[in-house]
Amino acid sequence: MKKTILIGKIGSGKTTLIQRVERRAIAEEKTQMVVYNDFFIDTPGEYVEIRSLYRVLIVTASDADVIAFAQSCIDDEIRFAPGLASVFPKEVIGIVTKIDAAADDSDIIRAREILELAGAGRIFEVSALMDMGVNELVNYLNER
Ligand SMILES: Nc1nc2c(ncn2[C@@H]2O[C@H](COP(=O)(O)OP(=O)(O)OP(=O)(O)O)[C@@H](O)[C@H]2O)c(=O)[nH]1
Ligand SMILES: [Mg+2]
Repeated sequence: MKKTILIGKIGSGKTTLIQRVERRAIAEEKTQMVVYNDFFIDTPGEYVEIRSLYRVLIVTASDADVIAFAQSCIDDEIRFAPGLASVFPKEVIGIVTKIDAAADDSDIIRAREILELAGAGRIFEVSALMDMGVNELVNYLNER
């Protein structure tokens, strides 16, 4: 599996998704710094919420094969700069998270639009908590 860096707001579900994919116990755990896992680089949400920390993301992303932007479908706030994907000279994918909690399809459509605005290419829809859509994402990351 190619190394993937997860980027997204505080609480967007990055760490939980990694726990699911890496078959670890699902436990709440605020990410305080960049964490290198087997297949993922986990980043604190602050790194995308605070523009002056973008450069940390850009440097850290050089260790990854794929950049993944995570957007929760139950959060309508946009913290990705428009076209952010273009600063990474690599493939950028989007991950809509927490689809188990969507009130209806419009929640998921809005999250997809936020990811598209940020410049993400292929977009996946997952629930780490309910293990929905995770296999599809993993298969894709294994394919490459
Ligand atoms: N309903 C639902 N909640 C989820 C899901 N994934 C994560 N959460 C919850 O969302 C909260 C934040 O999840 P985290 O995985 O810690 O979020 P994060 O993106 O790593 O946050 P930072 O480390 O602060 O950047 C936790 O309370 C999780 O239980 C999901 O698939 N569905
Ligand atoms: Mg985290």
